[in-house]
Amino acid sequence: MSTVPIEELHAVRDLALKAVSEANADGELEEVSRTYLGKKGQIRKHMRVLGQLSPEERPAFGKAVNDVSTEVEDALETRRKELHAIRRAAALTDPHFDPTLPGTRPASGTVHPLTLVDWRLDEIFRSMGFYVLDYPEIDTEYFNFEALNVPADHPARDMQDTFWINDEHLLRTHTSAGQVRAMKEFKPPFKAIFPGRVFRYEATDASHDHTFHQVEGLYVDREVSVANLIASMKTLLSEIFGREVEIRLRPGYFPFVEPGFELDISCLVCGGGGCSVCKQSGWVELLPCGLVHPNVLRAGGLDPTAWQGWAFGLGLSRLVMMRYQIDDIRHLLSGDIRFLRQFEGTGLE
Ligand code: FA5
Repeated sequence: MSTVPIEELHAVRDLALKAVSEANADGELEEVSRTYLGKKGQIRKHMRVLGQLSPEERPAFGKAVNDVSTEVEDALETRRKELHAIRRAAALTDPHFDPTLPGTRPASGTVHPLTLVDWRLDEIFRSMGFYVLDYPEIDTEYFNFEALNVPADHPARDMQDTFWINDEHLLRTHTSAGQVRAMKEFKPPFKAIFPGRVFRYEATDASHDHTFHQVEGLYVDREVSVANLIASMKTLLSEIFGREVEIRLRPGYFPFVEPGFELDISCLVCGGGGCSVCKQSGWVELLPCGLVHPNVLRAGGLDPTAWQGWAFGLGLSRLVMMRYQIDDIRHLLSGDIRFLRQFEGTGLE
């Protein structure tokens, strides 16, 4: 008498096919699949019988087990499709289903307002012949202070409270840290902007954050003028705002420029009437600037009797606040998605 359990295998197959045809949900089909085709399933376990068969019997029985597995798999797939079609037909005839309703919109990201304005600035300055450069956020004391005519123990270091990493390295407190890097990198004459994130160890309020963005501008040539500097900054502002905005220029002190200026913009959050952003003054400090100090040119390897330069350090975060009338700088880097959604579809032409 043959030891080949072929009848038993066929009986299991019949049970499996019956269970498939009676399943009325995907979950039930999964269960049938596990029971019969799983590793320890009813069909698979017949494979283990192979070892007890004679070498002549083995191939035919092995094939029979495979055929049954395929037959049950096919039946499962057919039933899955049937159930899907049944569900779909039921949904379409459901009187509550309205195929004219709009579908769910896929979630889409938005460009951060800082990025929008930064892109536009890049465009404006590129069109005026400026390079757009990128310098490190972690820099050395030398480039951030020393090379900018701010030696150790100079009181001007207190103007920018610093996050120190070690005795030599710091988180740059301003994008001016790139000035001497640029002078060493490019042969004059050249014009460049370098936008980026800067860091200061200071208390925050509506117009001050510990992490914010600036855009440095630097122009080195045989002869440069304050008139050209101011004209470039006016172009920048009218391009960003799409109109003339009210500005005022006053003397400003920075050890790396001489003479130095502060360019303020009439506060666009309150219209100049006074608010927490402008500290009730009606004006926002936005664009300090000046002619590059001879010591800085020297640090950049340039002879100050042969070369001149102008530089500005635009408060990009504040410019963005003015552009979009944002009443607290801390919204910008809060990561609050509700804040960012307000800029969906916004562009700067
Ligand atoms: C500087 O950082 C100089 N490096 C600017 C400069 C560059 C002067 C080149 C001359 C030549 P100041 O610390 O004022 O300067 O910062 C420049 C601008 O950054 C400010 O006008 C303001 O708009 C913005 N700013 C300064 N501190 C903060 C802060 N904590 N949060 C947000 N914006 C700030």
